[in-house]
Amino acid sequence: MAEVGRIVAGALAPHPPHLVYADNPPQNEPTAECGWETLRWGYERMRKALDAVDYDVIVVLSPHWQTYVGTHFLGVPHFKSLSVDPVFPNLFRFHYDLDVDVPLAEAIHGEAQAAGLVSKMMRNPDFRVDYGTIVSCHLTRPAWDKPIVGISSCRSTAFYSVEVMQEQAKALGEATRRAIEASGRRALLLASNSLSHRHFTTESAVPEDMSQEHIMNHSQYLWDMRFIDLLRQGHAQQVIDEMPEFVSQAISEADAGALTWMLQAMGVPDYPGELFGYGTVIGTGNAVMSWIPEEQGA
Ligand code: 2X7
Ligand code: FE2
Repeated sequence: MAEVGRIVAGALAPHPPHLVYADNPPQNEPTAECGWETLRWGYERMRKALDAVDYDVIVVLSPHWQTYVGTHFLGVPHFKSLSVDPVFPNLFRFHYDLDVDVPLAEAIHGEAQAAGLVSKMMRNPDFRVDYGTIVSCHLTRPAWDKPIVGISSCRSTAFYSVEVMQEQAKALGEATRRAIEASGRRALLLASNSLSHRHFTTESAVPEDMSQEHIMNHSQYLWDMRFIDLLRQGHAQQVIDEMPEFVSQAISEADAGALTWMLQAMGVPDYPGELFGYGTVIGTGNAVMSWIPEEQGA
């Protein structure tokens, strides 16, 4: 009998391309002197924590793969190309080379459809994978030695409301868990998003000049601290319940559904998430956090 699959860890893994730029990996063309260390050191600590977890696949939902007719899944076994950030081509021109766990993607797609969600497999071999997916995966697992499942963000916030988007994200989370359990895979889930998301509209002469980096405004900071506190106390259900207000007040990138999807897929953890770092990137608030059920006896 096939082994029962599990979500062995989940992470809040924000994707500002600035973090890859400042890390200077060989895949990225531009180079930096330094920058955004609290977040980069946070990712470094999260990588060490995740080293203790055995997983087969990374499942990531990205706000920068935006689909307007339902949720789409990467459905080609291998992608190799250049990803250029449309807003920051000076910081992110990344040569990626990645594998996709297509059978698992198809299984989640099937569960999503069975749950009444509109969803589709993306079979175009020339498709350019979005930078949100790439940055979160790279910073979590720079070796690129695990296949991924890439999930788009259906923009129901734009078409309907934050509430509709969040309800669909919950249903997608449940579908994701069912498919992973049936697949026998041990999966790491990544919610690829910033918290508060109002950002500067101009760039300093030296992008990594940290004397220019700060939160956009105090109310955003208060929202970020509230959500981080709740997550660190194991109040994920309250985070999900307050999500519509957070999204509208802090213009949060959690509007894409990634955080709700991940928390719901993990059964809405009532144990603390571990915070590895918080920092701002062009005024947005970003937290690097993980949830490892086995460590909590969950
Ligand atoms: O996509 C992003 C982001 N979410 C936050 C900050 C900076 C750039 O890009
Ligand atoms: Fe983003």
